[in-house]
Amino acid sequence: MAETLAPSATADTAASPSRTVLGACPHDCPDTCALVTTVRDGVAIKLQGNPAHVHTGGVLCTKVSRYIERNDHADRLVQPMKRVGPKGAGQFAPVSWDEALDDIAARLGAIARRNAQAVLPYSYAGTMGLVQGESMDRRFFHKLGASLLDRTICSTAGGEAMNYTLGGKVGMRIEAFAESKLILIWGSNSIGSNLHFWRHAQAAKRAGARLVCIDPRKTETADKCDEHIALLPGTDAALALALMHELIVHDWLDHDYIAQHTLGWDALRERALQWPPSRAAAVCGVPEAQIVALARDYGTTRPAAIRLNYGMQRVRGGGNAARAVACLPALVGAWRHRSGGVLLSSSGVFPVDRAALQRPDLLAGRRPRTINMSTIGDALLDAANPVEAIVVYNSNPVAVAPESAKVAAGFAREDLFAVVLEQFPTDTADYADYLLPATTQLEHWDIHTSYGHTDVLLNRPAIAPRGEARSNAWVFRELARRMGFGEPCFSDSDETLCRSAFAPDAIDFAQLEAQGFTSVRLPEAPFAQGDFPTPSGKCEFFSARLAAQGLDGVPDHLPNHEPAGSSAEFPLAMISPPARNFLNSTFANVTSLRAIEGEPLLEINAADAASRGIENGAMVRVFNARGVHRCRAEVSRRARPGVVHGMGIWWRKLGFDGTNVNELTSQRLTDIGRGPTFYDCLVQVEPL
Ligand SMILES: Nc1nc2c(c(=O)[nH]1)N[C@H]1C(S)=C(S)[C@@H](COP(=O)(O)OP(=O)(O)OC[C@H]3O[C@@H](n4cnc5c(=O)[nH]c(N)nc54)[C@H](O)[C@@H]3O)O[C@H]1N2
Ligand SMILES: Nc1nc2c(c(=O)[nH]1)N[C@H]1C(S)=C(S)[C@@H](COP(=O)(O)OP(=O)(O)OC[C@H]3O[C@@H](n4cnc5c(=O)[nH]c(N)nc54)[C@H](O)[C@@H]3O)O[C@H]1N2
Ligand code: SF4
Ligand SMILES: [Mo]
Repeated sequence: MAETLAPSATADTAASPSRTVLGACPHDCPDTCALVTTVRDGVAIKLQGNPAHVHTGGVLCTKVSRYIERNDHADRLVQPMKRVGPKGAGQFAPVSWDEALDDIAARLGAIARRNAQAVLPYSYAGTMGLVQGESMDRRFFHKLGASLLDRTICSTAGGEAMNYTLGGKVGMRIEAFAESKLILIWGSNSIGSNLHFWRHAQAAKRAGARLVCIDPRKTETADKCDEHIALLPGTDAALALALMHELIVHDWLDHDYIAQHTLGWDALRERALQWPPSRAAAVCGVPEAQIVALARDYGTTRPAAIRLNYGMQRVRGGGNAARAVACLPALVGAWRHRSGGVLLSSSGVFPVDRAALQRPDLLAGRRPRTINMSTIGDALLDAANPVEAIVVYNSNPVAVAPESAKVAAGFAREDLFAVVLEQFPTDTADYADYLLPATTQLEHWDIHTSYGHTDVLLNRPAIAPRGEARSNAWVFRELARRMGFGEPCFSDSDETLCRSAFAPDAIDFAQLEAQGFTSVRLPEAPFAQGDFPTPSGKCEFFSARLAAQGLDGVPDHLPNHEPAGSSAEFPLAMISPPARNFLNSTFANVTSLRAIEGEPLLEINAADAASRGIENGAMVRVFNARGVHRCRAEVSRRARPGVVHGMGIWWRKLGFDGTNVNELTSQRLTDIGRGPTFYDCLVQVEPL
């Protein structure tokens, strides 16, 4: 035990010369930047983007350029702690690692002997690292036979839509956007959340490309595009179908590409012809002429590219909408050119050996139940199928999961044993029975893929862990030992886990070690000759796999669960997009970044504010049948009439009344992918 508690051997013991350590940004961001940390006397003194990595280009976002401030924050958790106050009060006393781990192993073991499925691991992408996010933890819970977690909270509606349509999370290469002549930025605030893509979009613009932003909010990105289409939330499929309608009636189609490389054209054609621009204009709440003009641009500009992002799939019909958009490039043959097509996520191109990392074989034929993380509130309050223990890491569900009053009530259950691995005292940490201090990216090993570009990155520890912080993999290794799990895989070190993430020869590991990153070998224009990784090898306008589930095989517009304008009581549609200086709820506690964001804000259009007597800067009450949230109103040109923006995601305890926007969001799910519907939410607003 004593040796494993010693600071890692990577600590700098030399006196003064500084050295640099190559790493990777761990955050849930498509850009996966390459980092260079300068270390002197064991202290991280500078963190920069790696100029040698083309996708990073030496530039980091504001958030991560403050990573050392976050790492060295006075509130970092530095020792294991045990609850001493009421559930949720965040009152703890320090304990030794041995005491904490012995007790946790004993309690999880006792539950597992009766009913292993009563144990639930809850994790997401606090770090995107394959080692600290999906290796030893998965092995541990597989061996235990714990409930499986359906990791839906972000991207499954759109991700599965891409699977059904294109055959995977695949598409254009991000750098190819720089040579596009028309770019639709669809459901994404690139400047805020995909900064390194925005560089390519700007390069394209300088070379004469036209940029169109499709987003209910007039974002910083919309400000800088040639055109902004401010559609109502959850109406993207109607817009996409109307574009198809125009492509058909003006014959801006690539008949040859459609005939050779697509499936279900007749059915899609029939569906699209039901969506003249006038009909879509009424549904989307935008001028008909804007739709007609966009269709002309898309039908007549080569090459045309679509940067689709997850902002448009957090509504009931999010899966169908992503499918509709993903059909567009095949209609005009955009895929023939490397700078034409669509990209939602590139994560499907990486040959990760997940079986080696996660070892699902340790389930040994058992088939535990699966719990959807997006409905964790209901799951924790379900007395018929109880969750008796929850182990949370890489996530802050009390702040980020929908309908948070129920999530908080679930975590407050006296009979729930909660273990939280965290770097900081988050809203979720407050509910822990044991709160275990986690290392940061500067302190542990990891290996990363990306969902924006197509490189693999290695992260070496730059400094020793602060205090007694330990990596997630270390904690699960130690728990496995205490539970008597004898398989040799439970002894793999974090560095060994890095090396087992890819099969030998799948990537150039020597290059990865030498320069910190290596590219996956890929074709320039992936679908120029068809060859989609679908069952048919074609772009599937019609999906037999969806039809087999009793769903519509052809994409259509599905109105929101809570359509704008459908309720007199709650007349405003609320979306809750990310704040630029937070990453989900991460960084909300970093003083310098919170200073930029100020306070929890609701952006509201001047007309909607005036009719309610709300002045700019006034405190307001935002509410619906699920809850009430107090915040400050900003009368803003960014908001269109009928739509308000509750900027996310604050820690509840840093808000005005101990709530955040998720007090208002619902646990209803998407059409495809069982995803959350954060942006499908009606509210009313009144001055306080
Ligand atoms: N700074 C920052 N960067 C981030 C994040 C963050 O929290 N902060 N989050 C990261 C994460 S987890 C993710 S998943 C990625 C992906 O990022 P996304 O989840 O796509 O987030 P954004 O790019 O901000 O795009 C959301 C945009 O979608 C718009 N939107 C909302 N509803 C609709 C709709 O119905 N239709 C359309 N067309 N647009 C809609 C919002 O107004 C917002 O501008 O970003 C990552 N990057
Ligand atoms: N209303 C609303 N809600 C949303 C969204 C929205 O747009 N609107 N966005 C949704 C989306 S897209 C997502 S992806 C989810 C994200 O939800 P989460 O995945 O829960 O993301 P974060 O809030 O960033 O919390 C991640 C936590 O992991 C911790 N962490 C980081 N690295 C490590 C580590 O190595 N070890 C351990 N033990 N902990 C670590 C961080 O300190 C942080 O507290 O939120 C969703 N919720
Ligand atoms: S959050 Fe995104 S843009 Fe910022 S450093 Fe990390 S990967 Fe790069
Ligand atoms: Mo996300």
